[in-house]
Amino acid sequence: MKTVTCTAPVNIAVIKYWGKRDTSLILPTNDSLSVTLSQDILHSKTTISASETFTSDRLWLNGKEEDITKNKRMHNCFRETRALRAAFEEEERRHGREVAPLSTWKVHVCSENNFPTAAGLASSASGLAALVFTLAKLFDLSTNMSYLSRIARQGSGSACRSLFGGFVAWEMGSEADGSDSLAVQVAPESHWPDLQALICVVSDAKKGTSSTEGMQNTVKTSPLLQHRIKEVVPARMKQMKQAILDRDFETFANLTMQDSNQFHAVCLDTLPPIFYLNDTSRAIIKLVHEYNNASPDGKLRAAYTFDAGPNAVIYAPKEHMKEIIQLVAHYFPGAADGSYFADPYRILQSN
Ligand code: 2P0
Repeated sequence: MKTVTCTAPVNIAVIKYWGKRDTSLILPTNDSLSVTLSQDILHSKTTISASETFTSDRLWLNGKEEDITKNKRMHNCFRETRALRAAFEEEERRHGREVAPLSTWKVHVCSENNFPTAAGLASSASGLAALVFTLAKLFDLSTNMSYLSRIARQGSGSACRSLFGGFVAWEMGSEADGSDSLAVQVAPESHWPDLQALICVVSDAKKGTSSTEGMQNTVKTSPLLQHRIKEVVPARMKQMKQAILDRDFETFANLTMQDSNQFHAVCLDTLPPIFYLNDTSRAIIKLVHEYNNASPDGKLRAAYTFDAGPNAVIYAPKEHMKEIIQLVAHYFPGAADGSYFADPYRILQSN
């Protein structure tokens, strides 16, 4: 028996992924870019044991066993990492070295999030990244993150970005086999320590439309998505990378808010429309714009972004974060649905 434990962080996109050109290989319709959040407060922790006595692959999620017999995405990750392990074992034996036949053993996976599931934060990115990274460690595979990101991508698209800390691009690639659809680090977490993120939990209810299902309805029905893919995202990716390299909060903030808004516009352009924002989300958008308009030196002080749900993430330079937390707490004091506002998270490295 061999056991390994690893953690992987959550990432929040500032240029959003929404739409697949290949649903089984999980190949996106556009590039995306995200910021990895500190693992101190938000991470998935995964322990995997492999044993010749296990009779099937099994998964326990937050302490409860899940039926994974029909979970194609997990099996993709098992299949890909086992194939690499089998090649490694063959190579070792060819050199006359002894190696445990781990590629033929079944695994037991225990995964838990250290953030409350009630926070309503997407856990698939950190969860699937943790799964693939832990399998790689268990099987003594290379931990070249871009290489592993192609496997994590097949577990959940956004998971490929959680293999890196800092600022991470998922390049959509153009190959039909997905070999060039992978994550690359734009800048490490140490590059911009002044940037902080505040996660505002507006609702802990499970979202009505899953990302996987919602985005394919958008691909099928939204003319605005075609404009976004062809005209908007390629230019924004270039501008966003440069803004990060220059630590240019003004450009970073404008692009982040615009891209969040266009993502939600594309959801509204889907037939039937997908509504992820609620009244509280919209009030937070208004608050951030008012706060920026009131900036004494005219510079932006905060930027919001929303994923496939009503919860806000507010990025801001450290000097403004205290005031932002006070403002948010003043205007949205623990609503009846159990809202709360978390502390800012320093952006740290993965693994
Ligand atoms: C993102 N989201 O870039 C975007 C923004 C939600 C909104 O990636 O089907 O859970 O597993 O590839 O990765 C959510 O989609 O979807 C997502 P699958 P995933 O972060």
